[in-house]
Amino acid sequence: GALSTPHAVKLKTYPELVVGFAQIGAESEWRTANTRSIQTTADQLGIELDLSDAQQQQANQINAIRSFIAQGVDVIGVSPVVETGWDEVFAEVKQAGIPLILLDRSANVPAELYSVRIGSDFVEEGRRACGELARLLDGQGSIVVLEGTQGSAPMLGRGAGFQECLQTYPGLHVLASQSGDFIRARGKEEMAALLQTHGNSIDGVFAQNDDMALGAIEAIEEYGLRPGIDIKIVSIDAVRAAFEAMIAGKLNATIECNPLLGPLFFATALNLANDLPVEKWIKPDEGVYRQDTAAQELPNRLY
Ligand code: GYE
Repeated sequence: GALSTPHAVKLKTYPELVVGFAQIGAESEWRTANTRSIQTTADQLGIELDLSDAQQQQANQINAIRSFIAQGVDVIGVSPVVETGWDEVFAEVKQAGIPLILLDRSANVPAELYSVRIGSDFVEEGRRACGELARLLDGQGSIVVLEGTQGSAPMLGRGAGFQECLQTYPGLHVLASQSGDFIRARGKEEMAALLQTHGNSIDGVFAQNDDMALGAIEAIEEYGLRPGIDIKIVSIDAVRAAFEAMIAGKLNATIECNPLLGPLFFATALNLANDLPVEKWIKPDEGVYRQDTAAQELPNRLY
């Protein structure tokens, strides 16, 4: 066949690949689904995967990347917990001649320091969240924002897109923003504090992920208001629990952010290992989900 002709290049196959991935941690349902997608895809394809969990610490991610370099893996992947502070270690990866994939979150580095980013358009997600809240509130009202991990690409991008879109709605304004770190319990805590301070003047919540929205729902109920009715809530990710909350009438809308990136990650890794061309930014297609279709959509959800 073609592969055995004398001048043909022998391409690597999946079972020959050794890949290191420096994951952030397990802060949310999104992250758990993302890790599962990476692990199960590697198993299915017979790829040797070294998966490290940084427990939200950038220093741990940097150490993991250095150990992947020392092992001489074929491709390195990382989801940078925050946007800055990567130049040095990424330059070391480049120096070692190992392709680098930014999976999910982006980093604020010169484009030549990584091969590809595979992940969502966070700015667009923020715009969509603002559009949904504007619709739910008829362009009129006071909003509180539950932000994700400070300095992370989704926190910055979603915040920027939300702010940008808000300019077109003079009747909407942000009362306060608090960081809940993308964690459900922290979302509840911060929402409880916001209710103590701003009480009945809150008309809407923009939670930068579903987990924090689910925490906020609990806080709002404990405060004695009806989430989804007295206070409109829009979040991002579209995990199963968000659909359940929409069906219960407690969450109003969720903007999809797809964590099932395993197949794209390894297909891209294989191309890079074989010196084949890849796009610089690979974006998954994503939608917006509301209460009216939640029950019908739930059985189709894969995370
Ligand atoms: O929205 C959040 C997770 O980086 C897009 O991280 C991801 C975000 C996701 O913790 O739930």
